[in-house]
Amino acid sequence: MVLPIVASAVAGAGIKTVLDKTVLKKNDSKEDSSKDDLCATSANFVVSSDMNINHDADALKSRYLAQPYPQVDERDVKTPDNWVKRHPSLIRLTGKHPFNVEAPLPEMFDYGFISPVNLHIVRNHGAVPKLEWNTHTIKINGNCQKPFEIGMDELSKLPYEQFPCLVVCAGNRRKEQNMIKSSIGFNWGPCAVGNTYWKGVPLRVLLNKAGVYKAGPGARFVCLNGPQDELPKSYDGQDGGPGSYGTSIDMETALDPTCDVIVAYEQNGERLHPDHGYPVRIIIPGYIGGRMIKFLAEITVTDRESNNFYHFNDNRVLPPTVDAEIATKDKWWFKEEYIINQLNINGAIAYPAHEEVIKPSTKKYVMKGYAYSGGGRKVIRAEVSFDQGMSWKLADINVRETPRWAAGSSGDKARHWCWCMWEYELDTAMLFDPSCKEILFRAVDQSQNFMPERPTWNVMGMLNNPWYRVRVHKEPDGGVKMEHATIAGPTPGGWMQQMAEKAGGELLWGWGGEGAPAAP
Ligand SMILES: Nc1nc2c(c(=O)[nH]1)N[C@H]1C(S)=C(S)[C@@H](COP(=O)(O)O)O[C@H]1N2
Ligand SMILES: [Mo]
Repeated sequence: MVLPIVASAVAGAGIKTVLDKTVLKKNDSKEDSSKDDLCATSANFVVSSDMNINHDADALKSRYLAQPYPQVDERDVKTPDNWVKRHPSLIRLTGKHPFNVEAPLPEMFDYGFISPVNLHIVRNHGAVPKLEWNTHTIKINGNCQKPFEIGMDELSKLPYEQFPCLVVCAGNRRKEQNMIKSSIGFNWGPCAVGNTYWKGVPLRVLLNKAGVYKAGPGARFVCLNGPQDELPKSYDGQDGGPGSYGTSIDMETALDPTCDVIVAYEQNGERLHPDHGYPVRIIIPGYIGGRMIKFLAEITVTDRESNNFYHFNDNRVLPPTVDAEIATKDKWWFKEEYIINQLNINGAIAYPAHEEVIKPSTKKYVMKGYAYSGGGRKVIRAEVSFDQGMSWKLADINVRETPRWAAGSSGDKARHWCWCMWEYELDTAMLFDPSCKEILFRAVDQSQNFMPERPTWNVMGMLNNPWYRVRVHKEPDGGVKMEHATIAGPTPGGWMQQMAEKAGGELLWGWGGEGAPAAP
């Protein structure tokens, strides 16, 4: 599918500003939509055409794919998830179970700005809990005046917000880190992402209902917990109870309307897929996915951070000198400053894809990819280089959201919760030139955060965001063949893996030589 490209903007203005006041209207959320198809006029995922000049086709297509996959994949049959229907293209990163997957980046990218639920990243620490809409409840408790418990019907009658938001696992692009030196995490490629619509009740509405209106003594944090017995690991007396996945966020973020934290019960206009937290989960825009608790069972107001096992032992970036042994021995997991919340600037090249061949007869080629940043920060530049970063060319950012809050201003309060999609039309003579060894991508956000040249290894392999480098190999016919750094999951390949093998398994600092392309 071709990306929606809007008529070109003023020459020299690298970014084509595109209006995207995407609005979702639903005719009836309870209606069975399994009969809809792409062409059906009855599709209940209707995007207002005057408000959305770009994403209606994407949204419809994605909405179509959001429907339950017709059958259970045979790989799931002998696992506890033998009732969850999943898209067969998803790349399984941790064997069959638990289910941790990303889509092939080009495939996901082709669906456009709004991702299909079925190709959205899944990160499950354990089996998917079997929860029911009718019986599931969320407890709101802790240091609040009016604790209460709420069921799904009641929750879905409260005021809601609906907006597109990117979910990214902090381990996105981790396989590159693992090539430098093994981290304790599995091999995410560059597609541990998904950009979908979420609908839910603002967390502050529930907190207000419980009598919490501002942060203060006793009410500094909001602990968010999944159900008990989801997972094998826990601490005695931890928040959420035995076997729960839990974390916390600060009360200011939870209460700030412009932070858009929601208790979400719909994704792309449908009730949640089991893999994405059915019936209800937290969405914290601009944050790492790890804080967005799925299967949400409890919201607890506390004066201290969550003491859940996963709050301390997951989602942290420790200094590069700290390995797993030192981290545990010297209690690095419990040093509060190493927690990660907001995403950092990052991005990748989707096209040319790994092993894509560009023939000598091709004169123009359109490179494509995505970029995002955290905390609502806008990606202001997408840049490519063909000379190892000596010079950079400005790519067009063709698809982006209209920010929530302070939209239309250039102020820091405008929130960008989505990825953006960039393109660069390349004169292929540049690629075929013998001097071109690789093509590079980097993004810059409004706070002038750049994707760095080099990675910094960390024991969890998280927030890896160096320049995205694709090697260019000359073909005998004068064309070129592309090689990405790694291939997601267990599949070997990619130039970093080859370098790692040459270096005996440990690259130490990453790139094999000052300024050198070090082509394998
Ligand atoms: N209850 C629960 N919530 C969870 C997790 C989990 O395993 N259990 N994984 C977390 C992590 S690490 C990520 S990246 C996101 C992924 O959300 P997704 O699977 O919908 O993409 O969910 C988070 N919330
Ligand atoms: Mo994650």
